[in-house]
Amino acid sequence: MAQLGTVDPAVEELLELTREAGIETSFDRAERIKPCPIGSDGACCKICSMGPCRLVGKTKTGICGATLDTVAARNLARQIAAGAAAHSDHGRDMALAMLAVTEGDAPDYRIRDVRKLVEVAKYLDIPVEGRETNDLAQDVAEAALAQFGQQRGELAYVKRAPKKRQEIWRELDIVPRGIDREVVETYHRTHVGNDQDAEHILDHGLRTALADGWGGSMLSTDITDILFGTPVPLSSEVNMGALEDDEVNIVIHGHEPLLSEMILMAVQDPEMIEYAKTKGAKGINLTGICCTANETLMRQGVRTIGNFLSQELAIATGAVEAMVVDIQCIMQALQPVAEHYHTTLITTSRKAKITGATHMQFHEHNALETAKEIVKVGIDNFPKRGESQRVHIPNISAPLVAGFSHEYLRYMQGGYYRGSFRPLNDAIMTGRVRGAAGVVGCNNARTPHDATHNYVVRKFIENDVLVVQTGCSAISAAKVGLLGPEAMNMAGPGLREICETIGIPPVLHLGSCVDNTRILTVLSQMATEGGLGEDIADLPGVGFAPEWMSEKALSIGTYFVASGVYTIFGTKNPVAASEEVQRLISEGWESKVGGKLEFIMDPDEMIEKALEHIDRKRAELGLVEYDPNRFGESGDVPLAAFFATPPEERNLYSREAYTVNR
Ligand code: XCC
Repeated sequence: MAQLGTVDPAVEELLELTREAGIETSFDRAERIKPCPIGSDGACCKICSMGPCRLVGKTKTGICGATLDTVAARNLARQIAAGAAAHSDHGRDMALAMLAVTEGDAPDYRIRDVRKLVEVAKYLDIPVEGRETNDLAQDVAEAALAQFGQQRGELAYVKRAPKKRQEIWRELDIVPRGIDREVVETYHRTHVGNDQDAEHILDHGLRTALADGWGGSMLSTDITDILFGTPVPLSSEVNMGALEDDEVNIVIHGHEPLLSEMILMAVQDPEMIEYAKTKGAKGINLTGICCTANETLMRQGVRTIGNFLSQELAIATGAVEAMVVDIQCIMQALQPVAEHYHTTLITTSRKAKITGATHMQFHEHNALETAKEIVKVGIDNFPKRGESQRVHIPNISAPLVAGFSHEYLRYMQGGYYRGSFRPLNDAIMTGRVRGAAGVVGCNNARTPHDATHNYVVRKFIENDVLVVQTGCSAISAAKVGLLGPEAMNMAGPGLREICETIGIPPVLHLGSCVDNTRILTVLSQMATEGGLGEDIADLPGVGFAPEWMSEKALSIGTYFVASGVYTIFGTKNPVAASEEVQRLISEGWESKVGGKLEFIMDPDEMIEKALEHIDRKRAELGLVEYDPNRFGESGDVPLAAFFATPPEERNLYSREAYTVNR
C-alpha cells in the first residue's frame, strides 16, 4: 500500500508544522497504531461477556458456538444499524425543528421552500389544497416524525422508488416498516443467542439500510430543504486558503445545518462585526469542515476549508478563534490540539460533549442568541492569536461550483414546466455519456488522504462517466479543481459535449452525507424516464466510497446496493475473515436485489470493475457499445474546444481554434 499521509498540499504544509511543534495528529497516530487484525476483518465477537471470542486459526466458533460467518454478519449488521441510526436521528432532529417552527418555538427559523413543502406533503399523503403554510408544515413535521416510530406497513417514501424496485423489496420482505423499528430489530437479532444465520442477518441489514436511505436520510434532506431552501448551483472556494489572516475565523464542523445557519446569521450581524473590529480584527470569516460545510456551502456559498482528515490541521493554522461542532465525525483529538493554540472548541449538541471542550448548549427557541454568544467567544479570542503558536495559513485554495439538487438537475434539462432527465438519458443511450458514478464517503487515516477519491473521479470523467458526489469525497475533489470549471478539460469528449449542452459540470456536488438520498432520487427518476430499463438496477451506474471509515458509510453503501447499485468500497474490508459473508453481500445480494457490495483495495481494479459493470449494463439494455473515439471524430470535439476557450479568445472563423490537444 502507498504511504499514509495526504495529497492535499495545504494539509501537508500544516502537518510539517504540527510535527515540528511536537503536536500529534491522526496522521501520526495512524502510523503508530496498528489496527487489530482480528477485529478489522470482522472475526472478533464481543457481544457477550463470555468473550471476546477471536475466531482465528483453529478456533472455528465462539464459546456459544457462533460461527465465523455469523460473527462477521452480525458485526456488519450492527455497523449498518449504527450508521442508519446516526443519519436518521439527524433526520428526526430536523423534523423536530420544523415542528418547533410551526409551533412558534423556533422564532429564528422559517419555512423557506413552500414548493418543496407541498411536494413532500404529497409524498406523505397529506392534503395540500387550500392549506396555509404553517398548518401544512405542522402536518408534514408530524407525519415525518411518525415515520420513525411507525411499527407496521411501509415507509411512505418507498413509493418514490421505481415500481419494479418496490416489488423486489416486497417479494423479499425487506420493505422497512418504521425507521427506529429496523434499527432496534438489528440490535435484537444480533444479541447473543438470536438470529444465527448469516444470510438472514444480512437480509435485515438491507432492510435497516433502506430505512435510512428511503427513510431517515431522505426525510432529513427534504426537511432541510424546506427550512433552508433547495440548493441551486453557486460558486465558492475550498481549502485552507479560505481562512483569513486579519479576520476572526470561526469554523463550523459536524452535520446539522440548524446551528450553522444561525452562526452564519450571527457573523453577518453588524454589531458582531463592529465588536470584532474593537478587538483588532477586520471582520468575521465563517468557514466549514465536513458535512456542515457541505450544507452551508451548497445553500449559502460558505467557504469550506477541508474534509474529515483536515479538522485537526485547521486548528494548526493558529488562525482559528473558535471551532464550533455539533454531531458526527468530530475527533476527540480536536481538544488536545486546540489546547496548543488559542482556539476554543465549542460543543453544542445534547448528544455530543467532548471532555475539556466548552459546551454551549444549542436550543431552537433561542438559536440566534446562542449563535451570537458562540461567535463572541471567537471574537474574544482574536487578540490571543499568535501567543502560543505562530500563525500559518497555507495560501492554497480552489474554486468550485456546488449545490446541484435533483430538482435543479431536472430544471436544467428542460426548465421549470418541462424539466426531466430526458437529455441525460438520451446521452447515455447514444453513448456520449457512458454511465454515471456516485463517488461519496469519508477520509480514512489508513489510506492516503484524498488520493483515491481524486484518482477515481478523474478516471471516471476521462472515460465519459458523469460523476455525482457528496460528503468528504466532494470536498476532496473540489480541492483539486474537479468541481470547478477546469474539470471540463479533463472530461472525455462525449461527456464534455453533453455537460456543455445541459450546462452542468462533469462532476456534480449534490451535498452532504444525508444527501446521498438525492442520488437515489436522481437514479429513480432516470429509471422511470424511459430508455434505460425500468429499475435502478438496469442503469449503467456504480456507487463508490473509496476512503470510507464511518458506520454511516456502510449504511449508505448498503442502501445503494438494496436499491440495485453495484457499490465498491476501498480502504478496508470489514468482513474479510468470512468468505461466505463476502459472497453473500456480493453475488448473494446481486441475485436478490440486483446490487452488490464489494471491498476492493486497488484503485485501478475498482475502476476496471466499475467500467466493466457499466458496459455490461449498457449491453443488457441493448444500447450502442461505448466507443471513446466515436464522438471525438464526429465534429463534437471542436465544439467542446470552442466552449472550453474563454469567450474573448473564441475565434468563430478559425478551425484551429477548436482543435483540442488531448
Ligand atoms: Fe463524516 Fe459527513 Fe464520512 Fe465525511 S463523509 S467523514 S461520515 S463528514 Ni459523509
